Amino acid sequence: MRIDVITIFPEYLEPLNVSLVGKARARGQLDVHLHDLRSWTTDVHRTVDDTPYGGGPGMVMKPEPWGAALDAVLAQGADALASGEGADAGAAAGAGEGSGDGGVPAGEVPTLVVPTPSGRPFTQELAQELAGRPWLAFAPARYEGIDRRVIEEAATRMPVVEASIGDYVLAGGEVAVLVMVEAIARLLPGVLGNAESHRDDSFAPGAMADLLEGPVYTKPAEWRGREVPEVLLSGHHGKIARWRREQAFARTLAHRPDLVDRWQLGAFDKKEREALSVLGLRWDGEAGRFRSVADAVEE
Ligand code: JF8
Repeated sequence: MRIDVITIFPEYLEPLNVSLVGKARARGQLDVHLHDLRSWTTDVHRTVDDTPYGGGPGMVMKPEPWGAALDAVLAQGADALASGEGADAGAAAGAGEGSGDGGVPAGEVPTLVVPTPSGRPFTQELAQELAGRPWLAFAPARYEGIDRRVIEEAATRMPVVEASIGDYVLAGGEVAVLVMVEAIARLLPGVLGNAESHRDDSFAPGAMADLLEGPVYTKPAEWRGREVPEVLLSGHHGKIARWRREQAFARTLAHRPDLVDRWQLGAFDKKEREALSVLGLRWDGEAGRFRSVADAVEE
């Protein structure tokens, strides 16, 4: 996969050199190109912002530098293709998974990802969808955001996804790019080792979706007077699996009751329904969801 990032703070993206994403790049599984937006300004002050039409607080990012930057990134990706350029040396050695060399197929355009608090939620599902694309371009803004016409014009030339990493307000989109790139990179073929595979991810689609993970423990078996739950030392794999699932139920109920609302009765066997009952959760056939005994009392 190829990733381009256009930003006024390329140094903010330094973490992409480290850890999982850094290793994926070194192995040639990910081809990241950082671009300084100011290199597409034409004035002596390298201006990227101006006052908002209609008034109001703050500044808005000017369209011209973004337009020129996106033109250049599109052309560069096409050039990289024409010259058969891969990620870099070492790509061949690391490319055990096939299409992991960062090359962009002919006629390809990037999917433009624009972080914004008003975007669609960046979920595991969206991470999966984006991980399936060969080329992503990220446009993290600063100030009050980018002139709307940039997004509209870009959408006539490439798919555009405006996405938000959560319901809080950041000072700019760079950290959101770090979050999104890490979530996407770990889904690429060969990036995660077996030891850290994603089969049990809380939000992975499939059997274990909508369930938070429970607590984990390692050696020593006693630490500062605190013991690891006995069942985990029992070697009884059936009991361990059931205990972990019950811990996951309790954790999900405590921290994410909205996920409990998505649970369906058929997903739980008799013993699990009993465990849910102990947590105060009863199936409400009328409502088609689990309800807390405590909530029922309120009504
Ligand atoms: C920004 C540009 C964001 N979940 C989120 N909270 N805040 C942002 C965000 C993104 C871009 C800019 N301020 C100026 C905040 C995302 N994604």
